[in-house]
Amino acid sequence: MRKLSLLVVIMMAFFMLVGCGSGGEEPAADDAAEETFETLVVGYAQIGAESEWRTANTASIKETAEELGVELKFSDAQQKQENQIAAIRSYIAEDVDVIGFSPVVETGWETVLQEAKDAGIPVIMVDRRADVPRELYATYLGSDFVEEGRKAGNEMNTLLPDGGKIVELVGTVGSAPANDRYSGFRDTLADNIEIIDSQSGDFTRAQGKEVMEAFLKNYGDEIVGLYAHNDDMAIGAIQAIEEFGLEPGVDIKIVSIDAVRGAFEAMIAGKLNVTVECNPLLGPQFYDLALRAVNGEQLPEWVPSEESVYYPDNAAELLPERQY
Ligand code: GZL
Repeated sequence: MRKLSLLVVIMMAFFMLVGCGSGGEEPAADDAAEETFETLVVGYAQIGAESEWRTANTASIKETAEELGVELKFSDAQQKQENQIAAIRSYIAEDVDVIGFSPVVETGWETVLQEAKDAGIPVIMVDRRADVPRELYATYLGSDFVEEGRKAGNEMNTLLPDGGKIVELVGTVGSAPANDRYSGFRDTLADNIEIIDSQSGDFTRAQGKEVMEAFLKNYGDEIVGLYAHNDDMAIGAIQAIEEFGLEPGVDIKIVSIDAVRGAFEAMIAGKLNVTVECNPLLGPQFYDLALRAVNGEQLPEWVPSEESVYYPDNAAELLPERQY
């Protein structure tokens, strides 16, 4: 009996070893093939189509996906946070590889980004930043809006060396660019320049014009300067200033941000004095970061974009080469 038991034990051990060595098991998880652009599936929750800048930003995200062979699922939230959150949830349900989004405002994102984290989907904030814990996003790709505001303040000082009263068109209330351009501008503005009114035009031409009409009704030719958080609101304000009977760029000095083609055309016409660049062409950097995140690379907290300042004197020469 003892010999039989011993034989059974030896045979069991033999089959167990053969079974383990039978090959054919899946490679260990960390041997899984790396993603490539051609296999990458991206969900992108865009803010809307509120400005020339946004149109150029969307074109960059879509055209770059096409060029790289990335499968892009894209949504336009019409500047409504609830639509962006719903889009992110739909991408989680579809189990995309990575989610990109430009948060319309800074707050209200923690719950949905936690859901993405729990689903193991990396999130990249593009253009605007959300106020969330570091562990809820892979990286933030976007401009230094405070620096853009600081540059605008310095330019206003140069345009109004003797000081005076100015008004301000603020971007979308609660958005990172509006908050930071507001504070950056005040960091550098000279003491002899007084901001007598500041209202939001929500980054659109129509609302920029509407608010400027109200400013002109209330203050008239007391106003010697306008700081607009984006070119679209500045272009709307230029129409209001002309309809009021004053000369934009002459009676009222205008400093704006974005550097879209419409701003170059306004500078060529002598109606805008300065535009501070905010680069919307973020597609190539975004997909590079997306692939690195999906393949497990730890990314820096912030990848800033390079930007410049543009003036009327060479606007006509530069306009043909402007990509947005
Ligand atoms: C800035 C971007 C802003 C632009 C506006 O990065 O979020 O939103 O300045 C756009 O033109 O609407």
